[in-house]
Amino acid sequence: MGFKVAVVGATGNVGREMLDILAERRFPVSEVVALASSRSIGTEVSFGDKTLKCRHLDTYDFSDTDICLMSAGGDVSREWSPRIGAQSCVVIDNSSAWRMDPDVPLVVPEVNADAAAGFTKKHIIANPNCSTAQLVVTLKPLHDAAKIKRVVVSTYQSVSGAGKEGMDELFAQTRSIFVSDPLESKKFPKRIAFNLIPQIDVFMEDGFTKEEWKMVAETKKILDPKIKLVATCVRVPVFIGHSEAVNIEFENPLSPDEARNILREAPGVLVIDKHEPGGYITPHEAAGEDATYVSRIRDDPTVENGLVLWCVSDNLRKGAALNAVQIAEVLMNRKLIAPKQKAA
Ligand code: 11C
Repeated sequence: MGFKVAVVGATGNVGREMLDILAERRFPVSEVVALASSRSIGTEVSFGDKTLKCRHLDTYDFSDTDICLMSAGGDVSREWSPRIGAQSCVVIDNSSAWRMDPDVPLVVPEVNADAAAGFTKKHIIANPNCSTAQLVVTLKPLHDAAKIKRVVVSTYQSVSGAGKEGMDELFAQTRSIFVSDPLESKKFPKRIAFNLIPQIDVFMEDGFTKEEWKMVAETKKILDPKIKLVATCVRVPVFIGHSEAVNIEFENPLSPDEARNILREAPGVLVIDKHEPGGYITPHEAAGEDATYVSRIRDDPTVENGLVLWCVSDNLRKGAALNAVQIAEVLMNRKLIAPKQKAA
């Protein structure tokens, strides 16, 4: 049995990771098709030990395709996901276009895999923002144990969250500083090399940025609408891996040791928490890995029933491509979809 899978945006950072992760996890495929916009037609991308040539999204017929992993931005998704879904191909979309649609499940399999069954209305499932995915994977087991009331999170987000152009800008600015060339900032609103920027995405009327709003709205939709959350999202000069400092206030007491033990058993989480220099995980170590790493778990002495922790994850993997492939695995393992083309 194999599924026909299309990857839209196959030449981007996340599209390439989607292809790698499908191959790494041996997702059962009958065929994988790489799709892209006109400027990437013919570009070659790797799928395991094969090379795929990108085909044009505009002329591709989805009627015999089972799953479309889409990472081509909100505008492409708004136009194409309903058309693809109408051909009974399930779209797992990495953009923010559909996340808040009540007829579209927003899924992180370790947290709310059951919600995936709700894909049937539009044949679209949304992948969360990368900074939300690692946060809810960490919060879910703690919420089950002691009921979370309030979360204060500060993020340290890598430039790959802004795509290949973000990575290129950090590289080019770093080089320019070393060779005394003038600096150019196109992708980010201020210099990112040897600096950090307390703005990700656009400003909203209330003074928060859209990235901060997404963390609040998506956590409520995925985990629990009663959780109060406030975020400050910061871009840092790191290529891959988002980090978060998280203060959590619970309804019931939970000691750091209890939290550590709960998180050690939690799906998708690895606890590295030694109270010694280097006894924690940094984004450099999380890059290329699947886990959400949790470190620095300690009491928050400023509130009753409070904990503080540090979590780090590869934003291109758990924050995007891995989560999308895990959703496809949920659809398959729960028999929510079956291949359209039966094996001969
Ligand atoms: C960033 N989190 O780091 C963003 C990228 O809504 O999927 C992903 C934006 C999104 O810039």
